[in-house]
Amino acid sequence: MTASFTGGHSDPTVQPVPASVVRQVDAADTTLHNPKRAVISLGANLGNRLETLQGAIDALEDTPGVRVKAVSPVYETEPWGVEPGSQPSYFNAVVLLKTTLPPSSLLERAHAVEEAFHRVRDERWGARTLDVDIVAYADVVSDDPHLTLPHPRAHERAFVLAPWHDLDPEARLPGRGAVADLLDAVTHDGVTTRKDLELHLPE
Ligand code: A4P
Ligand code: MG
Repeated sequence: MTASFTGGHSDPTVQPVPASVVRQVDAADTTLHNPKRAVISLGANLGNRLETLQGAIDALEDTPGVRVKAVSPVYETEPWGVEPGSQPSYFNAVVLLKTTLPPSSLLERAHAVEEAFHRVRDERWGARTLDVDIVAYADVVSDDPHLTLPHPRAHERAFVLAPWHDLDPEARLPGRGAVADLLDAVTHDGVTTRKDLELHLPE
């Protein structure tokens, strides 16, 4: 009896669920299960940097349980933490998400998106096609090295703080204070807005 109730794969009356319905269910998921705000930093200094950043934004939006709510201007930035002149400049941007994924799943997805853009990890702070970092997730504070929240270096990086401030001048970095104040305290050397370039929200 149970088998005839659920149909089963051989039942000719059972039709596959159309893709459009699946998308609606995903959208409903996002709105129904108390979505949290997350701040993501994107960086690229190899390959077609603008295309890669846009591809990463679209891939994040394609994730069930993730909606991209805002996309910052593009910044061109000198590589931080390495010998000057040893790497190409970065394009950096920040995106604001609403997500029903827990932080660990969001990090897994961030790594999958990096891999889709052929990210290679051979040295720390090495040049990369794409870096997807979680800057902040709701008010979560954690010193777990696998996922430190907020991102342990976000508060000292103009290439994270400036685009985040553009999107949300009132933003606060959990445990660190107002993004506007943090931005005032850091050097802006080598961090320039590329007003001629634009990233956009996914269609
Ligand atoms: N991890 C811990 N917390 C987080 C978090 N909040 N978000 C772990 C993302 N990952 C987090 O990262 C190493 C490990 O950090 C991951 O396995 C994850 O579990 P990675 O992406 O593999 O390597 P990485 O990015 O080289 O190391 P790291 O220390 O995360 O580097 P940063 O601090 O992200 O710096 N200069 C400019 N101008 N623009 C940049 O975007 N980025 C970097 C990378 C250096 N210089 C830069 C830029
Ligand atoms: Mg990273």
